[in-house]
Amino acid sequence: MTRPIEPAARTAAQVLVDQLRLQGVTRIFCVPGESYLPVLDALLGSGIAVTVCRNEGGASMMAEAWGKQTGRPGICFVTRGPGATNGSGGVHIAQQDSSPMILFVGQVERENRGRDAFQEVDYRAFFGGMAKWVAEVNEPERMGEMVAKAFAVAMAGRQGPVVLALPHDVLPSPSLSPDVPFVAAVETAPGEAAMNSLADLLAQSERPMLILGGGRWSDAAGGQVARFAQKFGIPVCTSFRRAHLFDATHPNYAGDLGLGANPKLVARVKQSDLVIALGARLNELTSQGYTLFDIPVPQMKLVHVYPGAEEIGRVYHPHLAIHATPSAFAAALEALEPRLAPIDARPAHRDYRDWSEKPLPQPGAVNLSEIMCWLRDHLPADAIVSNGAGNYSAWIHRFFRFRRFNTQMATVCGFMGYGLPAAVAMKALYPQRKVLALAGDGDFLMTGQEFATAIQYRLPVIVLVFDNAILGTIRMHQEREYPGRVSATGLVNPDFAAMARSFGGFGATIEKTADFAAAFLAAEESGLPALLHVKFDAEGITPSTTLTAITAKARNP
Ligand SMILES: Cc1ncc(C[n+]2csc(CCOP(=O)(O)OP(=O)(O)O)c2C)c(N)n1
Repeated sequence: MTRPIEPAARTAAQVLVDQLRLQGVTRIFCVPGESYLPVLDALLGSGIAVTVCRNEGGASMMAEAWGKQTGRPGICFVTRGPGATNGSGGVHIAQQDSSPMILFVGQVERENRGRDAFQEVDYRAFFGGMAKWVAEVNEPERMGEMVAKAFAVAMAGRQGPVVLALPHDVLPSPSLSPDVPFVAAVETAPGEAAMNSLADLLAQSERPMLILGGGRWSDAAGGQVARFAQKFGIPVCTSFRRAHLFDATHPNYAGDLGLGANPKLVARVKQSDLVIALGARLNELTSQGYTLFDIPVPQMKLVHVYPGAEEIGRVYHPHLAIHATPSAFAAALEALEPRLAPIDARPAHRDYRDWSEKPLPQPGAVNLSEIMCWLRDHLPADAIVSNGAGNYSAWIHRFFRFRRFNTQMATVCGFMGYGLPAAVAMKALYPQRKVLALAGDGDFLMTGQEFATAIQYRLPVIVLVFDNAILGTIRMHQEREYPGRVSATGLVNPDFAAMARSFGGFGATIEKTADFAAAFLAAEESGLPALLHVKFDAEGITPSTTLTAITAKARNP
C-alpha cells in the first residue's frame, strides 16, 4: 500500500520523496550509494518504482530518455564523486537535446565541505557549464521548495538538466519543509501581431520550407502542423534526429536534415525564400556544419519560433522572431488561411521517396538498407526505435520511416551507448509497445551492461548490434584525412549473441541478410530481452560509399 503524505515529523529525505510524488513521478533510475540511504529508504512504500542500473551513465541516459519522451523531468539518483562523474553523460545529453531531467547526487556532510572529503566534488563547478541550474540543499526546511524549483527550471523555456546535491547529514534531518503543489510547464503562445506578420510573409513566399525540431511538442501539435502544411502546400523537413515530428509517409514530408542528408533536400532549403524553423535550434548538424544559412543574417527570410527567448538570435538573426512553444504555436497555426493558391509540395516528397525508397547495393553478405526496409514494413507505426552514435545510424536516418510522434529516441549530440538505456526506459514506460535499440559494436559496449537491467525488470527490448569490427565513423574520418593510416579504430569483439544468452536473454547471430527476418521474428516470439548480432562488411561504410572509395578519393582528390 502506498504511504500517505504526512507533513508532520518527516525527514528531509521523506520530504524529497513526497515532493517527487506530488510532481507526478512514477519511476526513478539510480545506482545506489551510501551517501543517500535515507532517500532509498523513503522510496520504500512510496509508490514510486525504482530501476537499479549497472552504471550511472546508463541510469542518467534512462532518465534523460524519460524526460525527452514525457516532457516532464526524468529522475536519476547517483552517489557522490564516482556516481556523479559517471552520471554526467545523461546531463550532457539533456543539455544538448533540451530534455527535462533532474540528477540528484549525494554530497559530503556540510561540516566537511571544502576539505576534499571522501568523494567530494564541487558540483557547481563540475556541472555548471552543462546544467540549467546546480544547487545544494543545505537547509532541511527548504527541501520541498528546492525540489519544486528543480522541476520548474528543468521544464521552463528550452528544457534541460538540473542537478541537486544532497549533503549526507541533511537527508536524515527532521524537516518542517512545506510541500509544493504540482508544477506545470509554462506554455508561451505567439502574439497576434507575430501571427499577422507570419501570414504576410507566407503570402509573399514562393518557396517556403518548414523545419521542425526540438522539444515541447505534443501529438496534437504534430497534427496541427500537418494540417497547416497541407493547406499551404509547404514542404516539411525535420532537424537532426527529430524525424518523428512529422509522418514520413505524409505527402508534404521532404526528409530529415541530419548527417548524410539528401543533397536535393539541402539544395531545396538553401534555395527557399522563407524558412520557418519551428522549435529547432538549427544546430551544427541540422545546419550541415553551419553552411545551410548565412551567419549571422540568413540569405532567406527566417522565422524562428522557439520556446526559449535567449536562444533566438544565438547564431542566426531572424527576420521574424516568435517566442512560443511549438505546441502553442501549432495551435495558433490553425487560424491561418492561405491568401494564395497552395504551393505544390509533391516534388519535395518525391525527392524524399527517391532517396529512401529502395535498398542500395552493399558489399558483403549483409545489406543494412534491406534490413531497414524490412523493419519499416514489419514494425507497427508506434514502435519506438532508439540508437546511439555511429555510421550504422545513417541507414536508420535514410531508410526507416518514423510515422508517429516520439517514436525516434536518439541523441542530437551523438552520444555513443544511448540506444540500450533509452530502450530500457521506453519499455518501462510503455510495456505494450515494441521497443528496439540499434547500436554499433563499439556503441553497444559503452552501456551494454544495461542488458542486465532489461533482464532484471523483464523488459523485452530487442537490440540490434551492427558489428563491422571497427569504430566505423572515426575510421571513415581517418581515411578521409589520413588515408591508409589506421590508428585506434579496430575492434576485437565478443560473441554478442552468447553474451545476451548468458544474461538470460535471447541471442542470435546473423551473417546473411536473408536470415534477418526469421531471427527477428524468433526474438519477438521469445518474449525475452533479445539481441541480434548482425555481422557486416566494414567496406560498406555508409549507404552510398565504401572505405576503399574514401581512401582513393583522399589520395587523389
Ligand atoms: C561517448 C562517445 N565517445 C566517442 C564518440 C566518438 N565516436 C563517434 S562515432 C564513433 C564510432 C562508433 O563506432 P561503432 O559503434 O562501431 O559504429 P560504426 O560507426 O562502426 O557503425 C566514435 C568513437 C562519441 N560520439 N560518443
